[in-house]
Amino acid sequence: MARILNGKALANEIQNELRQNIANWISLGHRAPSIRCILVGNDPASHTYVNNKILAARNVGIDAEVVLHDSTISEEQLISEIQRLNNDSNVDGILVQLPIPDGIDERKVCNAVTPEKDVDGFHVINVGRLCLDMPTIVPATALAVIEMLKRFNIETLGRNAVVVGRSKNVGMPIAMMLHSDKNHDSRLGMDATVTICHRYTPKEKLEFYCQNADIIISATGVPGLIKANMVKPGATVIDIGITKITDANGKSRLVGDVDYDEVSKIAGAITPVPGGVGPMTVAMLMQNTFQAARYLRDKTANLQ
Ligand code: BQF
Repeated sequence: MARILNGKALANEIQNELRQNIANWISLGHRAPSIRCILVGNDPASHTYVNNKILAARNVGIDAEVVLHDSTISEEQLISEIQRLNNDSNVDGILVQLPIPDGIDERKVCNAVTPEKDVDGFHVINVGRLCLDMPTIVPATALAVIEMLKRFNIETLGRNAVVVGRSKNVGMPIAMMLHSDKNHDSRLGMDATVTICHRYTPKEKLEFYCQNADIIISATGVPGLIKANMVKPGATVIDIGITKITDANGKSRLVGDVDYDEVSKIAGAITPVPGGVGPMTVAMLMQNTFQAARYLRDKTANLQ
């Protein structure tokens, strides 16, 4: 049976480390780091996610508030709200919970957040910096996956990694980081051989690439996509999918992209859903917020 990579437990550890580091920082005379989560509309999943983030923030000593807006808000109003937070020196981190309603340009909204407060790492400048291996704010899900591979001692150098799903916020940054070069200036250096599969990858090709992978990372939202026959014995399987289904007993529950019961008999290591990448994503967002707070403070200190 595969080793279960317990993201929930690791996220708790990271939150404990962060709480200590933030307490030390505050004891040096700084105010608490702060984050504002802009939430538009009443999508239940989005409300759950924002709630998870607020609870995690307060747990580690980050000041956190939701900025709630009706789904009828215009793009201009939303952007001016972001600008208000950009200019608020008591705010270190700003995120806009995605997805936002149709009719509002998500790219414009992501680019409206000042890059220094962009704790989601979705601003075009931060994406560009990530692609160039420059210091930046890394999207929390990608950071979660990388941190799990590191802390669970999963070797990546020279290994075959398949990323299933090419979304700009999840699949792309993960694939980008997995092939980062140790010999480059950057501190990262995962040095994997990376294949990106997506909806136009023929099924038999998806199977072929997955069967040759030492690490499979799936982020599609297609339950049961990754089956046991696609997994090389001993491979590491990271499941980022999160889909609410109604099971045979009429009960609703969360499932990932991976056929967990069967794949866990073949894989060497596997992340569960829930309790895998999800809690780690929230923990890494807190790390990003603390990073933004320190960066903003050092910058103002240098100006004085
Ligand atoms: C868990 C997200 C899709 C689209 C937008 C803990 C979260 C999820 C699961 C969470 C996610 C998914 C978030 C668990 C934030 C991860 O126990 O397994 C936490 O809060 N997430 C998001 O903000 O936006 C999304 C998935």
